[in-house]
Amino acid sequence: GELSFPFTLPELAVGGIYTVIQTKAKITADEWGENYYMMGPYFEHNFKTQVEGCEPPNPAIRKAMDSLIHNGCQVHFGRWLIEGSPYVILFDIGSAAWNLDRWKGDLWQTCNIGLPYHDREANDSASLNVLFQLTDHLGDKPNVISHFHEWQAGPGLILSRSRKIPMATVFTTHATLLGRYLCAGNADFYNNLDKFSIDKEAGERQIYHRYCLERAAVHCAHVFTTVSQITAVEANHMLHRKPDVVTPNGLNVKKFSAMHEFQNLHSTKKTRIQEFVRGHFYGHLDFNLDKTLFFFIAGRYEFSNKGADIFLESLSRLNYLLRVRNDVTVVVFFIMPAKTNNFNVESLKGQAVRKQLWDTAQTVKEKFGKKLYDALLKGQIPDMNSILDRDDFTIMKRAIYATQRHSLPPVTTHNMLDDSTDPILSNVRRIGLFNSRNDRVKIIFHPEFLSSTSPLLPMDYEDFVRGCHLGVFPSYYEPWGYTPGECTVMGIPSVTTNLSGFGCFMEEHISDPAAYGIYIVDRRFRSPEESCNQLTQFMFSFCQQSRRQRIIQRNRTERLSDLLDWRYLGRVCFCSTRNKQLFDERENIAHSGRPSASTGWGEWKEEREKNSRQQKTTTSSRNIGQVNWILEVYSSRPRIPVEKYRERETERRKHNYRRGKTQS
Ligand code: G6P
Ligand code: 1S3
Repeated sequence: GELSFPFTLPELAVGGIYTVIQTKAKITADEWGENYYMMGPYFEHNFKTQVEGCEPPNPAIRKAMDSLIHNGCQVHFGRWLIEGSPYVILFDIGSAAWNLDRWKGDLWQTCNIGLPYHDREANDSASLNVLFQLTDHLGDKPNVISHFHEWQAGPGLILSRSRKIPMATVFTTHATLLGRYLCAGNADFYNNLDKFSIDKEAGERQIYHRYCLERAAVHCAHVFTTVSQITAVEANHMLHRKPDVVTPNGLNVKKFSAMHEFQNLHSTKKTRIQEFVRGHFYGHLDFNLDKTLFFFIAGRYEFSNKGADIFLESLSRLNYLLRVRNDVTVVVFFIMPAKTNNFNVESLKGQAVRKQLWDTAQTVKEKFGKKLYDALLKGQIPDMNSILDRDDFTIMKRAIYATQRHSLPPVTTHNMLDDSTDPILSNVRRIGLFNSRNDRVKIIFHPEFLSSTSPLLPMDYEDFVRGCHLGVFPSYYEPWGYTPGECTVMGIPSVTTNLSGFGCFMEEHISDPAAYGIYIVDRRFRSPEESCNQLTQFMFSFCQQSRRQRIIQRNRTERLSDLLDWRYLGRVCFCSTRNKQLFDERENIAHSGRPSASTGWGEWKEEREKNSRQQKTTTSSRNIGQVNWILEVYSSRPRIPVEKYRERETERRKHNYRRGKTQS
């Protein structure tokens, strides 16, 4: 009775999709209210710091949880303290470890996928499937839609389908396992998509079982989605199913009431970066900070996938161009976490020296100011030659001597554990960008994510981005790519590529992206050499802009943020339509088809085809109802322009407001 349709929309967040799940929470909770539950693994520290534990509002959930607890699994419930405060149901994987062999056995029985004991992540993912049994305990035939993300959530989906748990399932992949591996291995991926022998490639990389989980989940799901068109094509080849829907990633955009506010923020955050640069380059500060631009690349450290390789090559070319034809200096930050042994002494010393110079300047300024004030009180203009005494000169000279250094400003801020083999450092050595005086491009590799509590560069990522001039993300493998999107909503121009989901999305929606501060490097139809030249040109022409032009460009960039807002992307999908027949087929596969890992997937396919021919009528009507509903949500919404959407939204809110008023 009280379980309304649709009842839950659990989501399982694993890995690098944290931003998607976290930013989407608000709009989803707005839409589904108390019927929306996120699900995932329990980590004590995170629970204590980010979740407010509480009782489930719905007695059916309490009962279902109790039933799991009764079976020896520890399940926790609360509100996640982020925007939208969604409910979370978190499962303590360790508490069910004793049952692991059973889940692994089930997986083997269901689809012949065997998980090796040494793959901890795969084993954890097998245990995590317990969460999805929750719905089995809900009773009263609730309407449930479960949304699974990434292969780690795969066992949950596969086992719930094989157990015929009555829920509609959506599986979203944010990348394919094989695509990521093949690209990182320098394969000419996009020109050979249809030529890879995928089972063999997965086997050779020792990820066969993971790939099988991913593929089985994809094929068992009622609705399969991914985050960009380019990954849809990839998935079709690497997983042999075309996504039914492409759901581009959005962000929670916060608008300022006045345009100049984000510009002011850029200015204040830039000042803080300048301070850091003053310290880092002490003794070598012979470049004009007012004519210095800050570029950066950030993300997980996948050297070639994230395009750090062509970025470095282009920087060496930019260095040459700037030395010949320009007076601009570019300081480039690489924010990519690697194994380190804390900050290095030279970098810490730089900040200490800067602080000392600052203190000296303050001391002298105070004395100078006092003498000047006294003189003015007496109606005199002080003699400037004698206003500073010998002591003042001594402390100033001592401070200046302290700034002498015998080494160049360091390229990296930390002691690297793999210094000699690290790909960024090796390439810096190859191109010779060592921060010498005549280099116009300076490099700072910060191999740790930023934090406002850092003793070196105390800024969080958002503030840092705001203070920079250009984000450079020339990725080769990037299913979506949040980094340039985050720049855009903060009004900071960025470089992306036509191999990234974001780049393609922008290319499709804006007629002249570069004018709006979105530079798209062509990495699809050009050789790496040509892409490097194009990237160099983008950066060089950016350096030639005047301050005024940069300000105007930032305003234009910021105007694109509506396009990336979940308020827009959460509702309107740019997608292909699928028909009910396909879902009938899907229903049959998961209930009677058995993918076989040992013999590849041909057998399953044959069986699947046979099943779909024979068993058109075995589907449960409730599931079809849900599936149709998902279809409607995802595919029937027309693609509407942002302005129109905003108009409609405003109308809807006004209406709700009025209704609320009359009711109260
Ligand atoms: C913002 C501020 C301006 C400042 C400018 C610097 O627009 O509102 O006061 O002059 O940033 O821009 P730049 O691109 O040189 O960092
Ligand atoms: C993936 O994370 P990644 O950096 O490993 O998922 C992200 C969210 O969908 C996506 O933006 C990114 O391109 C993928 O690669």
